[in-house]
Amino acid sequence: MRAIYPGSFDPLHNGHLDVIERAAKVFDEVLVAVFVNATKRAVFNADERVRLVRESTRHIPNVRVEEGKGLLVDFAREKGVGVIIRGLRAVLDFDYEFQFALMNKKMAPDVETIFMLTNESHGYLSSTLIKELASYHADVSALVPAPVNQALVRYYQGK
Ligand code: COD
Repeated sequence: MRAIYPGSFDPLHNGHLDVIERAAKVFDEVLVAVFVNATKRAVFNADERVRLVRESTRHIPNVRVEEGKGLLVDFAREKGVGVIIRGLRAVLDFDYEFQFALMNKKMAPDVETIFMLTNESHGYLSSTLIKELASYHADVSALVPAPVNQALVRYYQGK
């Protein structure tokens, strides 16, 4: 069975990577889809985010990475994928994820959403906080894959 793991991944961090690694053990193939989330202002453009996710997941043979286009459920169907994976941190994520999953179910009853709980050591990670730390030139190398760390250092250099 194949699954899609959609997100903004601006940028990918170790919490995302942990979900991808665990999902890849459960599903035959995991398609990581990098979407432009219209409600978030991105630091990295879609091509850069796709490149960073690809480089960071090179060690997992059954993971594919693509830019997602349009509605998630349409994209999933177009790719022949019937399962959406979402990660859950604390209660904070729940309201949004609950609404998101129910709306997707309404749009596409044949597509299931499955939640994976964060690994307890990654529960505090968010792309927003990582960008904030990096903007102050803090060392975030323990929180993100190496290619992402390099991209953050480069982006905030001289800013
Ligand atoms: N540990 C585990 N999981 C985590 C962690 C962590 N530390 N941090 C984040 N996650 C999970 C998130 O909960 C989410 O499930 C996933 O990782 C990706 O997170 P983000 O923040 O990179 O991605 P989002 O939430 O911005 O992605 C939203 C989409 C881009 C998927 C969404 O906007 C979308 O589907 N857009 C396409 C248009 C569409 O279909 N819209 C209608 C929706 S009803």
